[in-house]
Amino acid sequence: MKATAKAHTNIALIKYWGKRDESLILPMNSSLSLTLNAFYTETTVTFKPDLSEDKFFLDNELIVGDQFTKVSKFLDLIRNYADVPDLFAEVHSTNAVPTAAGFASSASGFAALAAAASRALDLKLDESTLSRLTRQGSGSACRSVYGGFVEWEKGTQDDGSDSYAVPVAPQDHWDVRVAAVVLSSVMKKVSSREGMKRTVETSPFYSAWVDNIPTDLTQIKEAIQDRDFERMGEIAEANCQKMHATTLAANPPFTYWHDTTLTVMQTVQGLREKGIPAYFTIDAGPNVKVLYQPENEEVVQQTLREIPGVTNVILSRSGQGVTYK
Ligand code: 2P0
Repeated sequence: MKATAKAHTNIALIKYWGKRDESLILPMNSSLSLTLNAFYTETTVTFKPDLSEDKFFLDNELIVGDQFTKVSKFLDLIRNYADVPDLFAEVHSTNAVPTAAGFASSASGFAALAAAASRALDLKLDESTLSRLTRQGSGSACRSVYGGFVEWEKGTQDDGSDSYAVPVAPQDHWDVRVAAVVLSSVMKKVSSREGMKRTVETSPFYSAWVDNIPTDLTQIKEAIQDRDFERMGEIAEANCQKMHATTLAANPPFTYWHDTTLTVMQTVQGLREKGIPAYFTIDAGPNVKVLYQPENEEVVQQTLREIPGVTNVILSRSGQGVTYK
């Protein structure tokens, strides 16, 4: 009735942007990510027959409100799957995802929760089923079940039965590095849930975004198999710009970029002009993640740290999938 699992967060190189079903969390497009070793969540779930409701502790603090409700609703899915609707749990999570790093801790959080809860109930899920359940906590989390490069296949079924992640290349396939560039700027946040919804409903660029995905995916998977860093970086950077272009055309329009975000983007392009291959990608926030190769770690790190408005640069490597203690 008790299990502990650890899951790492991931960075999308081909972005998930837009849902076709909001309650089942079914995406409009397939996406592809790299799991990162520097950022993870470790979660212990203990089901206790004497509990009358779930309890959720994050970094030793009892959580109530929306964050608790999301966790408890997700546990309902696991309970239903296991056919134990009245069995509640105590959940203890610790997050090694620096809060200001701009990584959604929901990806590692829901992957660790799904893994620990299903193991605690001795469900013996295969990884596809675990990914499919994890998806219903947070979309991007379904990719964190696996290490290395991972694709989330959008699926076509209305019930979501074919929408889950599959491994593309394992953690040790290729030593690609990612620098998370943290900015000092604080800006009004459009959550990714709200941002993607508004974009799907109002952006005239949205259909072009969806149309472009199959080509981006085919090409980036070839680049990953061939370990062609420049090709992979070009595709990832362009895909990021296409996603962010859809938000500029939404109604009302919005952007996640800050002035320092643009400075970092230009700096990365400047590194390339000096012959150092580095490429950026940006999620639903102002921080930038920079892809680079191990031999350029010092110059990339130094260059990024010198940009005014950058408060921290956190280096990461390819990470592993869900593990159990
Ligand atoms: C991604 N993002 O592929 C994309 C790129 C943000 C930009 O997945 O509503 O927290 O829980 O499914 O997964 C962020 O959205 O959203 C995200 P929900 P999620 O990583």
